[in-house]
Amino acid sequence: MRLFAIVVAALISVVSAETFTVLVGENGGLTYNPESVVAKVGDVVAFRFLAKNHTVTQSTFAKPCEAMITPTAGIDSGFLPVPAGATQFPEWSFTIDNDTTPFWFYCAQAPHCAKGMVFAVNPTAEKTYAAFKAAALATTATNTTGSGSPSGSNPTQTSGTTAGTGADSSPSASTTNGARTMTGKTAGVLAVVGLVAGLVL
Ligand SMILES: *[C@@H]1O[C@H](CO)[C@@H](O)[C@H](O)[C@H]1NC(C)=O
Ligand SMILES: *[C@@H]1O[C@H](CO)[C@@H](O)[C@H](O)[C@H]1NC(C)=O
Ligand SMILES: *[C@@H]1O[C@H](CO)[C@@H](O)[C@H](O)[C@H]1NC(C)=O
Ligand SMILES: [Cu+2]
Repeated sequence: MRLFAIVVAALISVVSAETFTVLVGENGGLTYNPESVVAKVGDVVAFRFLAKNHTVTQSTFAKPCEAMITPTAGIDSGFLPVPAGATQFPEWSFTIDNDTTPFWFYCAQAPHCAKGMVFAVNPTAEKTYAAFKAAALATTATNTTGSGSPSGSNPTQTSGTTAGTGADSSPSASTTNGARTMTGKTAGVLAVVGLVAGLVL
């Protein structure tokens, strides 16, 4: 019993930062639920892919439906397809490492972004989620295929594991907005989170 308490305490300290769980493609929709989160440094944003074949791909406020390439390549879950009737769901997550500036994401599966499948971390009063989504909806749905650029940024990921692709492949961008502040979450810690969740739920 005492050992159990110690283990629990240790696990709680490991996961003391907040973890946001975002459902991707819930009920077959082109949605992230919630659509945005307000996260602080150390928090984890974990995506659970429930259906279809979506991505979580970092973009920019200015170009919601195009993968971020400057100042550094954005992070990208890659396509995580979910077979019909699946009982296990792929997860992918990242940690807010360094600052709480906004981060913008979309689904690279055409034409999902043009239909409004976008997500934001820490939108602001000036750069709102609503404005970001409106810009996504305003993109031409016929021209979304070239925007995802998943090539070269897709890790081999398996169900339940998490890896921020490309997060370590570029030097820290000290330029301009310091946009590169997220890295991939290690599979190990996420596995612990999953274990705890499994025990608690
Ligand atoms: C998921 O979508 C991508 C991009 O359209 C495609 O290349 C891939 O084959 C799809 N995967 C499955 C299992 O449908
Ligand atoms: C179509 O997408 C490509 C690649 O993102 C982009 O360079 C081009 O400007 C887009 N064209 C239009 C008309 O939006
Ligand atoms: C924050 O980012 C800068 C530049 O990328 C880096 O030099 C610094 O080590 C980071 N700080 C932390 C606490 O990760
Ligand atoms: Cu999608």
